Amino acid sequence: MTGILLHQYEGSPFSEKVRVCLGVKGLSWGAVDQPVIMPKPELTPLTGGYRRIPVMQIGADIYLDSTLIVRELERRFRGPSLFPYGAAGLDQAQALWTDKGLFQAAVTVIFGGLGDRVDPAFIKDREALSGQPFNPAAMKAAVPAAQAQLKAQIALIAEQLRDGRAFVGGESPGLADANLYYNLWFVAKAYPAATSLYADEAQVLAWMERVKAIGHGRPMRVSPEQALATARASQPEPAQVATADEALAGRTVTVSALDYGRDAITGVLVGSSPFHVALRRNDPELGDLVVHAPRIGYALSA
Ligand SMILES: N[C@@H](CCC(=O)N[C@@H](CS)C(=O)NCC(=O)O)C(=O)O
Repeated sequence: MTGILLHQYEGSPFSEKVRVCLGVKGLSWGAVDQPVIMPKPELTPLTGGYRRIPVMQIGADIYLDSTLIVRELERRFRGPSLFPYGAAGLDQAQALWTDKGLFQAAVTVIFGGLGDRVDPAFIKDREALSGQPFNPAAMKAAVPAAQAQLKAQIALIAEQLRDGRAFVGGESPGLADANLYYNLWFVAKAYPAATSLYADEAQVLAWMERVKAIGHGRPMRVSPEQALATARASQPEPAQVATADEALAGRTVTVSALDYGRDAITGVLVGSSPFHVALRRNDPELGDLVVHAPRIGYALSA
């Protein structure tokens, strides 16, 4: 038993990144479906307010953000590495491209293309999430530039694959593939018309098929109630604060995302590393929980 519970939903691109990594490592896991829009009453008690998807739960330990989730999968579980070519630093840094510039181009192409076919409730929710008005006309106007950006970035994937390698790093798949793949998967799923942008990139299309064939490991359905019961019945694992953070150890701190979905999480700093911070919180229904958040892209304040 891996004990992995992934709070996700089927159409979530960042969840697809993690699902591919679960596939690469051949892990079994519990898929806990959460709503696509707020409220998320069976998620936020675990996270302390963080609403984004995906979130990984292992017992009473809660991991925010796909970047930290995949890092934790690699730390905990054997099996094929997510960094098969010894480039863990660069492969993780790649998310600063794929989760930002590439993702933004994909989002604009998708939602600008869908225009007024987007559900008004979804629009309202994502306006609250981003703190920005979701203006379909402005999105539509931005589509040609975003298409050009998407195409030019996909050309880099094509260039990487040009020597006939199976995956972007070589013959074995890893995080680098998942980071790129989920963006094209999102385009194909949410706005298939835009796949014409890369229809002539045969090597990219063949690579996408290979990544798809990896699958998602062995998922089984777990209800949100079961996930909450698991948290209630579990104790967080012991954590350790890094020397550099000693001054904050045992103090109440807050963490929030720097980009969007900035809901602050408050807790006692019980763990840290150069890559993450861990906050202990007590939920009246669930007991003690430790929420782990990445450093990159998140602000920590005392
Ligand atoms: N940096 C975050 C981004 C997560 C993100 O934007 N997730 C989207 C869904 S794929 C989201 O949470 N949207 C709002 C929601 O689902 O409530 C990560 O890598 O996990």
